Amino acid sequence: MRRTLAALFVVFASSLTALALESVPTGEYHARRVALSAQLNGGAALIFAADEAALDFDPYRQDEDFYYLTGWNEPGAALVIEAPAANNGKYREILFLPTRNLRLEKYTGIKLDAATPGATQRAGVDEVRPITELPAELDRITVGDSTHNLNPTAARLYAALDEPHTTAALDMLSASLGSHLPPAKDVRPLVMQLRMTKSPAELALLRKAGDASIATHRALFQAIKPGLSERSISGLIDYKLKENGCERPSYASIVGSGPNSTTLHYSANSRTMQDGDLVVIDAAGEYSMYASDITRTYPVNGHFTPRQREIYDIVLGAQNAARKAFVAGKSYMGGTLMRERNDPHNLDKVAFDYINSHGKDLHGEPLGKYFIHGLGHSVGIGVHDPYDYSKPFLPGSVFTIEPGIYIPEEGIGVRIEDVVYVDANGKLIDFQDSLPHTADEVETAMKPVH
Ligand SMILES: [Mn+2]
Repeated sequence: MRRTLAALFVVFASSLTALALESVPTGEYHARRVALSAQLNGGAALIFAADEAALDFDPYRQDEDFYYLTGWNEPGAALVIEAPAANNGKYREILFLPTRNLRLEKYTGIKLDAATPGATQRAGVDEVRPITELPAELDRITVGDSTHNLNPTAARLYAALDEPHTTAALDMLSASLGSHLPPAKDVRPLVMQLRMTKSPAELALLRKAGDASIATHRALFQAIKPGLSERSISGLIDYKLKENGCERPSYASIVGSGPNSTTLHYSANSRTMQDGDLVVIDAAGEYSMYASDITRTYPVNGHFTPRQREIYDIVLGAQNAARKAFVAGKSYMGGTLMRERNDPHNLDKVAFDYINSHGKDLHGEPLGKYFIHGLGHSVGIGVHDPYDYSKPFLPGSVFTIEPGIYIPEEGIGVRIEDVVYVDANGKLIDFQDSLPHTADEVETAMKPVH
């Protein structure tokens, strides 16, 4: 029987490959796991793959930390990493895979399991075992702790505690292991420390996500017209992203025209765009699990009014001020709560000050109060990638710079957002260099091509 299944797997292997995501080198996943093991205080980490979405129209998306550590894109798996101190002085890693369910595979396609020939090599993990053996392994790890009385005050088990499937799995395990299973500590902050710095291979995937998203915005320059619905633009975004190799948009596309341009996360996309409107389009794709995040603000009829252009120029000026102020190893995102902190390295404050000292609203008031969100966020596997914002940006940091001004009274909302990274020399590089930034560039790109 097993032999038959293996043969079947070989037959269908090509269809699996066709769906495969582009990956960083396999050795890089291994190096990440080893790096995580050094943060475990001599203990072990347990991370579960995301559950398969059942009876749901969303395609599967792997748990981000699990993907970061394995590149494994299938549900039902678990990863155990043991620091050398937890395993007789020897680093250990085990990928636990669910047993294949042939009935379910009729719906969800062929999967790999621990019995599949070459499973270890394909997974790139030192050991691959059936997930039915996970309780016994955890028993060994945690019982070993109390028996040998190693490091009794340090938590020995780290797990991803914020996921419903993880807490359920831990409950099940503690039910089967009884008091042997100690309360786990959260592994996510430890993985975050690794994810904060992107490798060259990750930067290459982030650039591909950016390129696909640039191609998408380029199509929008020519498509936006008065009388067209926001939703048809949102559909075009989906199409162009996927045409350019993305699995999906990296977040729900925002197409906010006229009054909707002042709603930050507007996503109903149900209005018909009118002559004279601005439309804020915050849309980008995910390429092999890596996100892009781009916003451009377009005049629906192809021409900014003088007032729209004035606000546009101030937002762009704020973005440029933040770029100019950037110093690797010093600059950070203070967020909206630290706008009072007078520090040239607080990029949020730099952008806020620029907006607040340029232009006025209809009542002669400065515009700072209309910049109502933070200046930016880290980007990686997550579009809001985990980052310790108390830390400055270093080589390998990837983040957005996205100032905005939203004046409901005037029906004017402008946001300009680019993803940038810090190169090895500490220089800020814009993934969207080739996409129009200035009002003139936007108008030129929107000119009908005959
Ligand atoms: Mn963003």
